Formats: sequence, C-alpha cells, structure tokens
Amino acid sequence: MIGRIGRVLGLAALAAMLAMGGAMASETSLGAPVPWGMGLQPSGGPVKDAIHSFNTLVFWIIVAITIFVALLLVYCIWRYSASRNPTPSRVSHNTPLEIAWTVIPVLLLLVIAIPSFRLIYFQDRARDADITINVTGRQWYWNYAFPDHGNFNFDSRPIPEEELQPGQLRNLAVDEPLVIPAGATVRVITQGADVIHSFFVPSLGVQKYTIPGRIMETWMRADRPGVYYGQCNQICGVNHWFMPIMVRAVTPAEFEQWVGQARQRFAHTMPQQPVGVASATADTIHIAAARQ
Ligand SMILES: [Cu+2]
Repeated sequence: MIGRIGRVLGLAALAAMLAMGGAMASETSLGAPVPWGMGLQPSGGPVKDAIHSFNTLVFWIIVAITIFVALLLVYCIWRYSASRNPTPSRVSHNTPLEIAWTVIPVLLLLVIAIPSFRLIYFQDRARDADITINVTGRQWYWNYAFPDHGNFNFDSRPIPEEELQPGQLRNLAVDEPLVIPAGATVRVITQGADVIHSFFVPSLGVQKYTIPGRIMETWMRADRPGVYYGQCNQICGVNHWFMPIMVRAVTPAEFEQWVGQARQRFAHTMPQQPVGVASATADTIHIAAARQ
C-alpha cells in the first residue's frame, strides 16, 4: 500500500516537473534545455531543420543495423549451440558473403556521407546575408559587435544566481543578450581573443570555434521571435561555465528600435570615423595625398 502511494506520488511529482519545464520554456524561449529533455532541442531555424533531418536519417540506419545484428546473434546462439550443431563446420571462406559484407557497409557510408557533406556546406557560409555580427570569445565572456550598424559592441555575462528574476534560466540568462531580427539571415563572424572558445546555440544549429588569430564564418536564422540559449562548448579555462549565450530574436521593427538604443548606450565603443566604404575611401585619399 505504502509502496503504491509512493509510486503515485513519484509519478505526480515527475508529471509536475515536466509540466513546469514545458511551461517555463514556452513562456521565455523556444530554444532551451528542459528537465528530462531527450534528443535534440526543437528547431528554431533552417540550419537546425537540416540537422534534424540528417539526425533522423542516421538514427534509423543505426536502428536497422542494431536490430539486424541483434537478430543475427540470437539466431546464431540458437541454431549453432552445441546441442543443435554437435559437429561444427570447418568452412573458413565464402567469397559472395565477403563481397556482400564489404560492399553493403560501403554503400551505407555513402548514403550517410552525401547528406553529411551537403549539411556541412549548408552551414558553412551565408548566401546573401541580411546582417553581419562579429562574435568574440574572451576569458570569460562574449563580446558582440554590429559592423553593419555603426560597429558598436558590448559584452555579455551571465546573471548571478542570487540576482535571477522569475523566468530567467540559471546559468543561461545573461545581462546583455545578442539581439537579432527574426527571419533575417545573420552572418556570424567568430574570432578568439585569448584561447579557443566555441559559439554554440543548439536550437539554431550554430556551433563555431572562436580561434585567436583566425576569422571563421557561419550563419544562423531564427524563423520566429523568441529566446534561444547556448553556451561556450569548448573547455576554455576555470570560468568556462561563465559563458552562456542568449540570442533574442525580435521582429525587424523591434530590432531597429533596439539598434537605435544600443547605438546610444554603447556609443563609446563605436569608431570615431564611419566604418566601411566611407572610411576606406578617406584612408585611400590620405595615403594618395601623402604620396604626392
Ligand atoms: Cu569559452
């Protein structure tokens, strides 16, 4: 009786935890870990959609191979046991069988390799990006710069546990989220300031190393407004845990409004001269004038 009550209570607690996890995730975000979550996080954009379909393909190939090998094993144990098969066969070669067990795995690998390479190239580079952001990994915080919007930049750090507001996720919420327009193709340029970090937002299908002295590129797109969480996932020192990522995707109008405010708040980080073509032209004129 007591055992049964315990089990019922346990199940009720589990159901409550799952419901709470689901409610929290839906009210604050689209991309976040949930209690008892299994498998990949739900997709927030096209890159993750492609990862999901590749994962499904590989998963079913694994299921088929596992079932085939398990059945073969059970059959061999049953059919070739000492009682059923007292005089074992001494055959050591079978050419058709050897060709089959070489060619079939090769074909399977090809079936996996072709979509795998396609996915790598899909993630690699943005075609016709709408905006570019620079992501710099530092010990131990992120720095985000917006070169298309005056090149302001800001740091992003986690909110300490004792200062968390209701709905903010522990070790994931940050003081300054990275804001992007939903539906826009965002080119992400990564670099490392000190050691190797990794910019990883699972629900958007983004993972790129940030390496000192090297510039790398990838892209992301959030199909819907929402909050997508990630973390540095390259062990980068004692405060590696201190590098959560919070990507807030907003409507284009809200993004423009945010950019306007950010340009004022982070005005001190902006270069004195306008960046881009204008400054390049000015520099070129200076150099040309100096040479004459
Ligand atoms: Cu790191």
